[in-house]
Amino acid sequence: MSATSDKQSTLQYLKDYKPHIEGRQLRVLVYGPAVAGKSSFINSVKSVLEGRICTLALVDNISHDCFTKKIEKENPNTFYPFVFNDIMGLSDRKGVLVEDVKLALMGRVKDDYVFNPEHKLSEGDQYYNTTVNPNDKVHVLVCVIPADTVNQMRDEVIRKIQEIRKAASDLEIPQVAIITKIDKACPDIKEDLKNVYKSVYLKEKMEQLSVNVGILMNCIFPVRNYFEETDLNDEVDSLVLRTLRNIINYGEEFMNHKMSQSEDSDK
Ligand SMILES: Nc1nc2c(ncn2[C@@H]2O[C@H](COP(=O)(O)OP(=O)(O)O)[C@@H](O)[C@H]2O)c(=O)[nH]1
Ligand SMILES: [Mg+2]
Repeated sequence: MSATSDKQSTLQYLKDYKPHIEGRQLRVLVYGPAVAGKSSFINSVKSVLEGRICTLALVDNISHDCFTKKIEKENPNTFYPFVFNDIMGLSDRKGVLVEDVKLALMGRVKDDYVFNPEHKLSEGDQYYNTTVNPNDKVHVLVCVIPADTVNQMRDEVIRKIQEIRKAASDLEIPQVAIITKIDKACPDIKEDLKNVYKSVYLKEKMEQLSVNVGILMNCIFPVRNYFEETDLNDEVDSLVLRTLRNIINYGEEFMNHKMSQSEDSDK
């Protein structure tokens, strides 16, 4: 299959995607250090699905400061059945609290909560969700790390990532990583994005990331976000679509697994 028809079929697959379980919504939580490209990735997904570049300001205008980002379909007021949780960055000092991320994984954080690095959300708080419905829970956890800083990840940030991953593993939530800014880290890739699968340099970065955060190589996806251009580009689209398709497939599988577990326990 040619790259373009592959892209078109993945795009169609994602446009047609509906969770197998009626009425369900697939929730993807995106986390990682500040300025890693988390919001840009969500915005790139939106751009590829809509077929035009969306600016970050637009995303924020639509959903205000809501941490759940929805993507509107061609028909107004209909949305894709997957949503993204965009949280503030992890950092060694002022970042989002690990405890709050754990609450988000469990669906305990209300949509309009603004994360506070100094104060952890707790039961009784107005933004604490007391009645969790299956659509509030996270189905895929995505760690975003820029290629150019893989070698400089601070121990404290690595520790936080591992703690969040442990909490997600306890809940059986599937996990992937996205390595962003591959253009910035590698001149060959900047020159031609097709070099992404040939680059020895990028492979080394991905291996290093795999060691740092404990995510397998086949669950690490290289992405170059839309951040400066005004027109879409096939190569950028393909990487974003491939990543999104994998995220959706992992989430769908997990959702069905949870459903069959709860059916078993009902018997
Ligand atoms: N070169 C390059 N820059 C990027 C890429 N993704 C994001 N950026 C830039 O990185 C900065 C931070 O991105 P942002 O999405 O706001 O990061 P966040 O804090 O993780 O949400 C922005 O200035 C973007 O322009 C990428 O793939 N390549
Ligand atoms: Mg952001």
